[in-house]
Amino acid sequence: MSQDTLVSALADLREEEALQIVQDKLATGENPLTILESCRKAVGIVGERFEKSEYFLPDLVMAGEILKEISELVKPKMAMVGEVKRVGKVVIGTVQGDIHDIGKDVVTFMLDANGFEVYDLGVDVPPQAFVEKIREVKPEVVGLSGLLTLAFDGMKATVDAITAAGLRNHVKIMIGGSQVDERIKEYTKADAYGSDAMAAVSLVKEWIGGT
Ligand code: B12
Repeated sequence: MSQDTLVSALADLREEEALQIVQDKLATGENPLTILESCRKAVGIVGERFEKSEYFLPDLVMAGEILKEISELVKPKMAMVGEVKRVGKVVIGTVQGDIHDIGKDVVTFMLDANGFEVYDLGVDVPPQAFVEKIREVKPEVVGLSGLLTLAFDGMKATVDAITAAGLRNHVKIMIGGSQVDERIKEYTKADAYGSDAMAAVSLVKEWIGGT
């Protein structure tokens, strides 16, 4: 019941109310993962409203900002729940040409909370920046996020650049984003795609272990 109030406050972009609900939930010891699940539902509703032209770009930006504020509130509690021996490294970013980062941030957040050391390169990341970061931190896994159709080429270019740099055998590559599927995995030559943040965590655990 109370979970619904967070979903609707966030979906309706009532910022102060949403933040207050989150603070109240955290104060009463609610599991941070339940709060994140409400956020995921709410952002889904925001996306549907945008597609039906009930919301416009500034509304999406607003939703993104509220979500980030909620993340800041929730994150310290996640650290308390599962502190943390780091069991492997993941380099992640939204590929070149694409600036969507809400989903990537959720994935980053969940990987971090599950004990992985995550290097987030941000958005609109050129292939070469992935290559340089891989050389620097030697991750086991690379995550490429992208929501635009255009991003599929950015993902492919990134995988190609990693291959050209001689690093392809050193990393597993996972891709994700609302329109990514098995076909896009084949096209980009990634190792796997994940449909949500928990799928990302499962893939990384499968590849490098972890609790
Ligand atoms: C919010 C949003 C925006 C916000 C982004 C804010 C931000 N900071 O990210 C703003 C307003 C900036 C925006 C801009 C644009 N957007 Co937009 N946007 C959306 C919207 C409504 C929701 C996306 C979202 O955040 N979803 C919620 C998150 C939690 O879900 P998610 O991203 O899918 O992530 C989950 C999974 O996919 C997965 N995942 C994500 N990344 C990864 C990575 C890995 C490795 C793994 C394993 C899993 C994984 O896990 C996540 C958590 O569960 C979508 C609609 C949609 N249905 O996707 C359109 C959408 C993606 N946008 C679209 C468009 C066209 C644009 C613009 C070009 C609009 C414009 N004319 O300017 C620009 C893009 C500019 C650019 N160069 O990138 C189109 C894309 C169409 C297409 N075929 O390419 C969509 C589909 C809307 C539509 N139906 O038209 N947008």
